[in-house]
Amino acid sequence: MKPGYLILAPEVRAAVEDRRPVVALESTIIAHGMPFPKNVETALRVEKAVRDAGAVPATCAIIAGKLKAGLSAAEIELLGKEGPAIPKASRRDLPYLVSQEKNGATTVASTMIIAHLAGIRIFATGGIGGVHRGAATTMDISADLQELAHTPVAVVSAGAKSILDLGLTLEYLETFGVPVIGYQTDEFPAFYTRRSGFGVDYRLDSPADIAKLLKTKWEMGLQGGVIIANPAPEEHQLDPDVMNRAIETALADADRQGVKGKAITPFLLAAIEKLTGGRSLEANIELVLSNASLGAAVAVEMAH
Ligand code: PSU
Ligand code: MN
Repeated sequence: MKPGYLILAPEVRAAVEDRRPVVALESTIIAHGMPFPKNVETALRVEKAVRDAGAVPATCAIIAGKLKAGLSAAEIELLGKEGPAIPKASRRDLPYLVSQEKNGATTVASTMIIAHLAGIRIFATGGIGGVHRGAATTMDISADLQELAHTPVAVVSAGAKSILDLGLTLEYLETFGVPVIGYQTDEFPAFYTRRSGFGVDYRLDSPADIAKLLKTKWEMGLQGGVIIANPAPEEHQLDPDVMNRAIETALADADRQGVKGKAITPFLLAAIEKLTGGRSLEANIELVLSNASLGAAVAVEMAH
């Protein structure tokens, strides 16, 4: 890439250059995934969790048209305060936002792009986008999945919410050659709940084994990412029946109101939070913290 588009925070640049562990973090979760001020508070706690586990956090976003890896506290505050007024930026949104010098909150897809450009291999988030229910007619498949197919960054997540069609999401990942690794689990987690009924491709029980798999994949020259699925902490997962009811209601509301395209994921997240009386938000925060710690542990192993 031509210089000038990407800005690494000094601490991130130094760590990348010295091959010390770095973990990328996304910002759609800040601007669109959680309400203010919990979103800002969580973003800062997640950075601290990465540091406590021995890595440097690099929260990614587009600020005044610059792709940024590593934000100041003021930039995180801005994303959190302006919330939904900040455009949700996936791969297709980057040329517009950058050329118009606008701000953007990066999704899994665009955070992977920035991480890769910055030389960062590990990225921790809450949940990934996927194949939506009804995709056979809507063709709504998150650009996150294509990014995982092509961009060499490992994404630590608590799986995907069952607002998506998890079976089709896993089929799509198989077709595009993205390994789905369960961390200490044989089952693909469904974000709020540790179980989904769907298996992972392979289970690995230590950050060292995960790092070994990543190194092996990329040393062989295989393109694309890896999904590291880390179930939500046991004590914070939500009751599957409560969750499934909330999801059904939220999906029906979205359908009635004609919500589509990139607005659908934030709409469903907010609706579910209301329907579970805020308990989904607490679970969401805890699982992101847990993913950040695991991401850092894998990054530490990668750096050895
Ligand atoms: N899933 C969640 N929380 C989120 C997202 C997904 O449980 O905040 C966000 C992520 O940034 C993800 C994006 O990359 O939504 C996917 O949006 P879409 O389905 O429009 O690609
Ligand atoms: Mn979509």
